[in-house]
Amino acid sequence: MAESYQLFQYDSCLFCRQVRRFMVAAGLEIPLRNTMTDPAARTELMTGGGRATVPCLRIERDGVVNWLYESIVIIRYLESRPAAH
Ligand SMILES: N[C@@H](CCC(=O)N[C@@H](CS)C(=O)NCC(=O)O)C(=O)O
Repeated sequence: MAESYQLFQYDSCLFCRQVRRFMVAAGLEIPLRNTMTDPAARTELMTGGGRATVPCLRIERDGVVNWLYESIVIIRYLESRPAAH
């Protein structure tokens, strides 16, 4: 089964911007969750990922959720997932 993604981030974060720029270049349309303007997104990130640092990619596969931190790690992960959506 395919994975589904959400990117937890906010506009002024330069590391988030790098991931968003990669997504545009790669043609990936991943839902964005803004932890600066949406308190529920920040709480979800804290609860699920364990810390508030952005960017963080929420990865769901077969009902299992993983949280991936670090912009370069996120980009490398998405580069290796051509079926990303
Ligand atoms: N090395 C990390 C740096 C991420 C980072 O410093 N994010 C800042 C925003 S630009 C942040 O979330 N700081 C608040 C925190 O860590 O709780 C990356 O490349 O993703």
